[in-house]
Amino acid sequence: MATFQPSLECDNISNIHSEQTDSDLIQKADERYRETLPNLPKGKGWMTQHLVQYQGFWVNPDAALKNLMWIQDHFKPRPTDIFLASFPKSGTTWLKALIFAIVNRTRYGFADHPLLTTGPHDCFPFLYAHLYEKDRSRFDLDGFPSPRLLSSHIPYVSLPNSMTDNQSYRFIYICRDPKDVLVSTWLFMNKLRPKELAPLSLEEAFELFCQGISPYGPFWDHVLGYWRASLETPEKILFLKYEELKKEPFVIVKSLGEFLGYPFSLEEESKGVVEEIVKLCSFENLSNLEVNRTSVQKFSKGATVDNRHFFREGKVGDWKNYLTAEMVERLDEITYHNLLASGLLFPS
Ligand code: PAP
Repeated sequence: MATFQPSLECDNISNIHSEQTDSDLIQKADERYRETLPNLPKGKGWMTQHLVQYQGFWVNPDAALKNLMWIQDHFKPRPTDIFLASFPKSGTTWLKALIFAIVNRTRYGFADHPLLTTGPHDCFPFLYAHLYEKDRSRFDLDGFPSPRLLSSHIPYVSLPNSMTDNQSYRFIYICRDPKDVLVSTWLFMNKLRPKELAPLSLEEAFELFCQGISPYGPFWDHVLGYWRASLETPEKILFLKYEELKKEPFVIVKSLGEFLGYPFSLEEESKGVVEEIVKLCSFENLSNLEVNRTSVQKFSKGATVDNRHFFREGKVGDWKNYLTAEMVERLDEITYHNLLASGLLFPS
């Protein structure tokens, strides 16, 4: 079985940008960023002091906005790309592990699988602008093997046409009950909030979330963007719910295989390959692995997050331990009104 070395597994696709072109691109991207930033509305931040509203959604004004603009202007998708899109804290880590295991199942054995020693976010990276990175090899999208597995929290409306027009790319979108998303986001972001900023109280986080002011919020607009697109092009966008994945992981793993062009054969099914993948990627398994308990995940622009923060409870309905009856009523009402006409329901 093959050995997994994330930064070395390249396609021999040479980097299309020369150093000179890179610096021109950086300069151009920086100019657009500097011109745009002062004109954007500001809101209170969760992990940073402020968020800014760009194309209707709230983002971190530094790395997230710069990356987003670079992707809009310069990202070149490949026809074989597989994109995982999500609102933060909706099940990204879990789905990264599942998709990676499905797509690479003939390359690696389950006894020495890369996911046993490499965090899901390293196996399935975020769509970053490598131009801004010191360690370019880790973020060099042009050097990634095909099919590239790339994830992002970018709202559908902000994706460049190059990503939405072509019918060959596949998108998987995962969403989750906003009550669990709120609690998971609040706990996660308070852990990463700089010490200089006072912790965000649950009441404050709740109010901001209801107003749509949270990273990549409003939650409902984010979900609806991908929901509508999935109705228009179901062959291109598979829309999943965390709660359904919890309830029927085997069914969903099989349909993911089908959708991505990696269907499970009858022989694989009878050998229990689907069950092995579900077990490998389960919360119980991943959260107890050394790599996910002790290692640090490197993100864009030198940011690091302890891997363990991506594994908290992994349950449906943990909001019951945090939200008051009034909060639940208000959030459910907002969700109901926002999604009423769409046919999308939480929970299913
Ligand atoms: P991200 O947007 O920062 O990448 P994301 O992975 O989407 O985060 O969400 C993290 C949530 O998924 C956590 O939920 P919780 O806070 O309610 O517990 C995390 O525990 C949960 N999670 C991570 N891995 C799994 C898994 N294998 N199975 C189920 N849930 C998981």
